Amino acid sequence: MSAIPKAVLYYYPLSVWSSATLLALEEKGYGDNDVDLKIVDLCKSYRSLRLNDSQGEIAKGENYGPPFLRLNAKARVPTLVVPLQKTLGEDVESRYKAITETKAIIGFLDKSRSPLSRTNTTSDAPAPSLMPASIAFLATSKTIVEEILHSEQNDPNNLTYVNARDDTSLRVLSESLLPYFKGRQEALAGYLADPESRVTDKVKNFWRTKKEAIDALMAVYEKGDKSESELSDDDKAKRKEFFTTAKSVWEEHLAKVLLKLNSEIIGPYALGEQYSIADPHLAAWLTRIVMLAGGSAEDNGSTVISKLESHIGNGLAIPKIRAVAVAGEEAVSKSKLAEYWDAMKERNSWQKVYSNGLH
Ligand SMILES: N[C@@H](CCC(=O)N[C@@H](CS)C(=O)NCC(=O)O)C(=O)O
Repeated sequence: MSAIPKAVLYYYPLSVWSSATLLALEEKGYGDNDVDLKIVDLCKSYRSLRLNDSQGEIAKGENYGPPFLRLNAKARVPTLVVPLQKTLGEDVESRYKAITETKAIIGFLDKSRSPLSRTNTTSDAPAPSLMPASIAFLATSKTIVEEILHSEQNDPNNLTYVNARDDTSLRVLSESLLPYFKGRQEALAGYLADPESRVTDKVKNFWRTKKEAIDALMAVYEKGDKSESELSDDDKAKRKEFFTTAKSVWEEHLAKVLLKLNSEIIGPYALGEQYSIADPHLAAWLTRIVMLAGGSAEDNGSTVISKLESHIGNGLAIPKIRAVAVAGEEAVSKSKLAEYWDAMKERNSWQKVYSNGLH
């Protein structure tokens, strides 16, 4: 009998939205052999800084290469490729579909493993439903996941790229991101210059647009080790514009977003006592933001929230509303976000996905 084709998750271990998907796989109790995990090398030189090569199979084509673009025209991870069920019989050529948005992937993973479904699973772990338990909860989940976490303005990668508001932090940021951006820039330049490449104009334009965005950031990072007085007028203007954007993103926009999240979530999880589809999104997003604010995996909720408040500055104070009595100690009041962090940290899924530190 021919083997039943498996779903393949294309991911990158340091990517926020890949991590959300990995959290969901764990929470749903999928076994190690249920889904094939393949790393898409967003950037080789960046990966070699932080990861060792033994983690899974590495797809050398990178996310901008034509083979991956055929799966996901936006060149992003995570991407889940699933066999279509009607073709699962013997001697039938398998057909696949690619699911290219984190929200859809997590929804799919939630539906595809239930206490009743016994197909293609190697795990005995429980299969809890992550669907919100009421229409009201579903609405809150949508607000958190779609309106807040996945809105373009709150893109955790963009927040990463502009996480510097003075010369000292720009120097640190540039040093850490330059290898990553250089690798991506070189990959795109290579694809664009390849005389053998038989891609459409649409793909070429996509590569060009991506490269222009990277070039603009690189122009700032490449001068990141210079003091203001060493810069040309043109470079001074670019740095100034970068700081203006960074200030508006971090101090005005993100401050409001955190206050909104803190009021939307119910606690201890996003939708109350039950872990739901909103949680892998929120846990992965918040973990990245906490990392950007200098938090670490050892910090408790109150510590990471105060680190976030001081990193953002501008008088941000996230309201504390709960007095929680810890065994033998006085009740401490925490914000809902702090309580959320503590609840996430307790979970096996979070401990597994962030076992090498926050990212
Ligand atoms: N809307 C997408 C966003 C995915 C996304 O931003 N992925 C990032 C990594 S976290 C990526 O693949 N970046 C590579 C690129 O855009 O070049 C989703 O929800 O899945």
